Amino acid sequence: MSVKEKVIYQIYPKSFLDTNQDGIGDLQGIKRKIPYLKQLGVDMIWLNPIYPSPQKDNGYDVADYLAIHPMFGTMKDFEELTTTAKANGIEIMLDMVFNHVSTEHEWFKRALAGEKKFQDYFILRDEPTDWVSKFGGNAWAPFGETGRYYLHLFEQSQADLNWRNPAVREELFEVLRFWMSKGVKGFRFDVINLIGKDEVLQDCAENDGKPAYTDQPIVHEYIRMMNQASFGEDEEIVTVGEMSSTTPENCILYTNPEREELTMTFNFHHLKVDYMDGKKWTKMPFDFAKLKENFHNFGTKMSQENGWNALFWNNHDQPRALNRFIDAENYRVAGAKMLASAIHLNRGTPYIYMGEEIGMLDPAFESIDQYVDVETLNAYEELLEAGMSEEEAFEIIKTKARDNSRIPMQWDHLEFSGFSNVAPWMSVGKSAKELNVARELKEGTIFNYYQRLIRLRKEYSVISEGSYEAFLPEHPQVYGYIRRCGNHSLLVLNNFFSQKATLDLPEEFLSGEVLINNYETEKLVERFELQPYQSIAIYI
Ligand code: TEU
Ligand code: CA
Repeated sequence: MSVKEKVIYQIYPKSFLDTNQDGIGDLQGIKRKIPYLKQLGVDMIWLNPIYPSPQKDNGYDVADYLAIHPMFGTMKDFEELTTTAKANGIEIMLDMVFNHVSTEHEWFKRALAGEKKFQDYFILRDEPTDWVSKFGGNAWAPFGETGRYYLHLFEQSQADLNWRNPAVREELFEVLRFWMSKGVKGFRFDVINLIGKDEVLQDCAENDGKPAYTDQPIVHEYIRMMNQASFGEDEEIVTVGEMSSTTPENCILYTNPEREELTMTFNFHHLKVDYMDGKKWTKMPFDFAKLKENFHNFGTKMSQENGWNALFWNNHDQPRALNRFIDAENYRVAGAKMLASAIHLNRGTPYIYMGEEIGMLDPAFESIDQYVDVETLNAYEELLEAGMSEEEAFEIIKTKARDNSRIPMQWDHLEFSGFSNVAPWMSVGKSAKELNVARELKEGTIFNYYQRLIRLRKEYSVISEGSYEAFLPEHPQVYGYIRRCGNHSLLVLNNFFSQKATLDLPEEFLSGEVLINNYETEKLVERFELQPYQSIAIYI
C-alpha cells in the first residue's frame, strides 16, 4: 500500500490503557486494544516516547534510547506488541527525540564527570546567549561547577545535543538501526528542524533566538545523512519530522522525495490561530481567516512542489480541537465529523489522536492541582508573576494546557473510565461517564464516520494522490478545497460555524456524487446551503 493511502493513529502510552493497575498505561494495554484499532482501520500507530526517562517532560527527556521504561513494560512486551500489531495489519512508529537528551543520560553524566569525549556531545559555552527556553526562562543552565553553561532549548533537564560532532550523529543513527531491527516501520522525529545550531552562537533578540537555530540549511544535510545511514534503505518506512516554527518552503525541501530526507512534516501554523499576538498563553476565539490562509498556503505550495504534509488537529501537546474550533456544547457530533473530513480528504497523511474517533473533549478540570505538565506549571507561575489573578491565569491554563489531551482514554462509564481500576496518574475527564468508547460503539456515529473516511482514502486515488487547490478562499465561513487526479475531482466544503452558510456550487459538481456528508442532503443545487458545521464531499 502506498504511504499516501495510510492513516496513522497516535497513542499517548501513559494514558491509553493500564493492565497492571498501577495507574499508568502500558504496552500490554496497547496490545490488548489492537483489535479496536483494527476495527477503526488505521495502518500504523505512533507511540510517544516509551524509553527510560525521569519523566520531567513525560518521556521527551530520554535517559536511554535503546530500552523500555519499566513502567511501560519490557522489551519482550514491545516485541509482542509489534508482532500482534503486524498480524493485524498495523505497524509501529516510534518517537525519536534527537534534539536533546535527559541530563540523566549516561552521556551527560559522563560529560559532567569531566570526560572530554562526552562534553563534545553537548553545546557548552563560557558565555550564555540571550536565547529563551521554549518552556520559559533562560535557555542556558550552569554546567556543574565548571563555570560553563549548557544549552537547553526546552526544560533544564533536556540538554541539547551537538549535531556538529560526527560521533553524536553516529550514535543516533545506530539508535534508528536498532529499532529497525526490531521491526519498527515508522519514526517520528521530535523538533528535528532545531538540531542545526549556528556554529558561532550569538545573541539574537529577535523571536527569543529562534532564527539562530530553526530550519538552518545544515539541518537538511543532517537529515539526509540520517536517511542514508538508516531508514533510507527500507521503502516501507514512514518518517515524519516535527517542525517547530517552520515554513512551507522548508517543508517542501524536507519532504520532496528527490531530496531523500523525510516522508512528511508536522507544522503548527494552523493551531496558532487562537494565540493573541502570537503568544500561546492568552485566550482568544480562533481566527478563521488565518486558519484558512495557513491551510491554503501549505496545501497549495506542497501540492505544486511535490511536498507532503502530515494532517492533524490534535496531539499530546494540544488542547482538543473540538474545544477550540467548535461549539461543542451544541454541535459536538457534527463538529467532530466536519473537522475529521477537513483533514482526511485533504492532501497529506491524516493522524488521529487517541479519543478523537469518539469525539473526546478537554477534561474541564477545576483546580491547578490537577495539572502536571512542566510547561503548564511554568506558564501559570509566569502569568501570576505578570500580575494576573489566579482566576484569570487559570482561565488561560484551562484553554491552552497540553495536559488537556493527556488525560486517560475514556473506554467506559466506570470510575476511572475503564482506563484502570486505581486512580490514574492524571485525573479522568469530566465527560467520561457519557462520552466513552463503549457507548460510542453502541449508539454513536463518530467512530463509524472515521471508519468511512479511512476507507475512502484507500478506495479513491483522488483523495490519496490528488492535487490541492483552494476553493472560495474569501468565504467568511467555509473552508473549501478541490482535489484533482486524472479525470476525477473532489470538492470538499466545510462550514466552520454554527450558522448556515451559502455558496455557489461550480457547475461541474452539480451532477456529482456525494462521497461523504455529515448531514442528509437531498440535492446538489447551484445556490447551495450548508448546515451548521456541515461537511460535504462531492466527487465527479
Ligand atoms: O514539542 C515541540 C514543541 O515545539 C512543543 O514544545 C510545542 O511548542 C509546545 O508543546 C506547544 O506549547 C515536542 C514534543 O511534542 C513535546 O511533547 C516535547 O515537550 C518537546 O518536543 C520537547 O521534546
Ligand atoms: Ca500500568
